[in-house]
Amino acid sequence: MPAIVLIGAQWGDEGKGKATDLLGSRVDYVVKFNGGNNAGHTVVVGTEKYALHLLPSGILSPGVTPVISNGVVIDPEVLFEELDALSSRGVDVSKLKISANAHVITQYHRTLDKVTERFLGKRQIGTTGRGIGPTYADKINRVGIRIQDLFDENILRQKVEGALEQKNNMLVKMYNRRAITVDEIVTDLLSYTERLRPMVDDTALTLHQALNAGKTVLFEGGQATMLDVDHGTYPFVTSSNATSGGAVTGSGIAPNRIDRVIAVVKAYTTRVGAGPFPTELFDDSGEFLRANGFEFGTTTGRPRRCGWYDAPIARYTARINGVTDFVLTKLDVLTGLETIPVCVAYDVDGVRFDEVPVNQSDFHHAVPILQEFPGWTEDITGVRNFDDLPKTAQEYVLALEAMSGARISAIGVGPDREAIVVRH
Ligand code: 2SA
Ligand code: GDP
Ligand code: MG
Repeated sequence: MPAIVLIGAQWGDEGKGKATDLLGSRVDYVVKFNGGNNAGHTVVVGTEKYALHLLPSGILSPGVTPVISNGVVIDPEVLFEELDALSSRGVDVSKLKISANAHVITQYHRTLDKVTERFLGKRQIGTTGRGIGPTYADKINRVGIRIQDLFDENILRQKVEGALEQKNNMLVKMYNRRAITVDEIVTDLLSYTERLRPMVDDTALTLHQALNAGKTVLFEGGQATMLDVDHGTYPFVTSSNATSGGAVTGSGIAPNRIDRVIAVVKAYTTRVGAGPFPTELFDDSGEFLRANGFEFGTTTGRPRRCGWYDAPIARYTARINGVTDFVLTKLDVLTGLETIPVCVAYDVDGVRFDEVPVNQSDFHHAVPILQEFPGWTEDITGVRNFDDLPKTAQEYVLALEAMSGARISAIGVGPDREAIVVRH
């Protein structure tokens, strides 16, 4: 399969990093197409644990060419920190290619992200504070700085001047902050130019040529469907397209070249940050999932909100992304529960909704209609064949598959690279 898109089905942290790493040995290119260092992917290789933020998870697989394409926002300081950290652990990072059209996160974007959140008070989004939203806002507003601008000081200076005009007004008058000077930004950005030079590329052309040559390209989504700026729980979303369409606009590869869309879905649901979450648990069951699943942010360390599996969300994801396969992760975390509730539909002020309501207020009021499935007590982390799972675990997986609109092709049974059951 030459072009595969892999995305998150829920609100992120489904285990996309591990799924990408798993496919790593069979692909030639892994492309990060959206978001920036707000992402947090944990990959466990033997006794080594890697936390990746800006870099695609495929960077851990020898032989893979990692690509950061045009849809990504890049904080150069973070980029080099992450590259150096991986190099010092013996990972070959020399093949990384970065799009000349990717946008750059600067100090003023980080500052604005943090002060805006504080200013919002109760209406906070709960962003990661990495400057993601303000950088995408500048891109859409046509005052962004792109990687290619770092190679022409005159152009860079003009663009930074343009971008800072409105921002300094805001920083000083609204947020009582000091003005940021053009010089400090330009000096900082130019300090990365020489290190960036060998990595910068026309990645859309490189990927097009790779596909023509029969290479396999994996597009790795950051965040997830319900955090997509168009299809997620707006405004409680990230500022990019985390759905399969984002792989197209965010890389310059045409939609008819995509062969497979894999959605990674957790056997329950988590969310970090604010916003609606119908199956959220506030009792001991929520604590059970958080503790057993170690549900804390990879980037910020924030405790994740936890709840049961939500089948309407899985169906929505299948529809919006054109999912061909699901990878169901963290089934092992449910071990020990007597019964496992699953949300099959919602009750919104007395009306049954079988699908995710389009109206934001309805989704905020949605109360899950739950169906209970029997649990299991056996340790499943060593299981590698579907038939060796406890009968009730098999039934749980098959029930989710029937409700979710696409085949479950693989099942995660532990954090390790090998802890996976592939269904043939
Ligand atoms: P932002 O910073 O502008 O993208 O925040 C907007 C919303 O998007 C959510 N968001 C995430 N949700 C889950 N995981 C993410 N990555 C890290 C991880 C998060 C962490 O893998 O654990 O470490 O806290 C991620 N990135 C953004 C965010 O919570 C806001 O709701
Ligand atoms: P991502 O953002 O989608 O890449 O996910 P994260 O890495 O932020 O969070 C997923 C967490 O679950 C990581 O700590 C993984 O090591 C872990 N993980 C992935 N798959 C499994 C699984 O099947 N079982 C268990 N117990 N942990 C898993
Ligand atoms: Mg994550």
